[in-house]
Amino acid sequence: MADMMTVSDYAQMFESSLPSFVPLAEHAKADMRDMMLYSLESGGKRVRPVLCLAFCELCGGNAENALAFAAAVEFVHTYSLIHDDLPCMDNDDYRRGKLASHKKYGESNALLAGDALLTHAFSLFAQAVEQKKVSADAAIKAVGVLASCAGVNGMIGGQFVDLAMENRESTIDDLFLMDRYKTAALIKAACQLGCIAADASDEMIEKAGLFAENLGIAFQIIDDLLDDEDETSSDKVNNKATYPALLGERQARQLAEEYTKKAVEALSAFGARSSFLQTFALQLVNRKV
Ligand code: GRG
Repeated sequence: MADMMTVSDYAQMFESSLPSFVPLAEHAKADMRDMMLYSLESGGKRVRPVLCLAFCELCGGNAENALAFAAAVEFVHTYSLIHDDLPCMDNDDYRRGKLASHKKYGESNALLAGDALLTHAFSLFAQAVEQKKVSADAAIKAVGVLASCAGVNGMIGGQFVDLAMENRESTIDDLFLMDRYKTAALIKAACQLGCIAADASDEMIEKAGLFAENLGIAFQIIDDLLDDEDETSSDKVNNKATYPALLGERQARQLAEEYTKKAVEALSAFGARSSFLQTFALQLVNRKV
């Protein structure tokens, strides 16, 4: 029934299942579950889980079976935001209008909350196999994809490139390179994990990756544009190169539209059933938050 689902249906489905994926802290001294939930449930848009669930259904699977994979990606995303806000990184006191994790729990605890999310993300694959949601083969494939998209040749690599670019003149190609890793890689993991949960063919997994690589760049351009409207943005304070800073607002928006178009084109391999994802991609380029 993929065609009947809306973004908020998928997001709601994810939201209701989320607490079940967060572990209890057995020692319960400082409640780590609360710390993890604080950042997991502080108003994220759930873009990655929605993509994961929608790709699962697009490939003929049952979205319920992809919930653990969607949670794993959202855990990694959430850890990255907690660490990104730390004083040694972007030094942001607020995230989504609420106190950043380190402002609420202290810097060392925020570091641990991020570590706990990252570590637990990978135990969710084993859990999904134990609960017979996916096959062991699918889980192994998914672990490989997420680890690679989150690591040296994925998000962490992108963050490293980002830091290396600070206080240097950057070109638009530098931004493309950085964002392919920093932002698009995790979006790619979300899309491909959805396909893997549905036992999709390698060809479909590849096409989902192509969609995500383009959507990810469009997503970051819009993120930069929205950030540009915010005078207190850490990008401004840290004097970072962004698409609007290099191209101007109008051209940056045009570029985001071009990348969205390329993403939508990659969906043609999936036929008419991809209309949900086509619409979602267009909504993301027009988003206001
Ligand atoms: C390991 C110390 C340490 C730091 C790592 C990996 C990392 C820091 C940061 C990741 C890079 C990062 C924050 C990329 C930005 C990607 C991006 C546009 C995030 C915002 O995504 P949304 O809009 O967020 O989906 P919401 O709030 O909706 O969940």
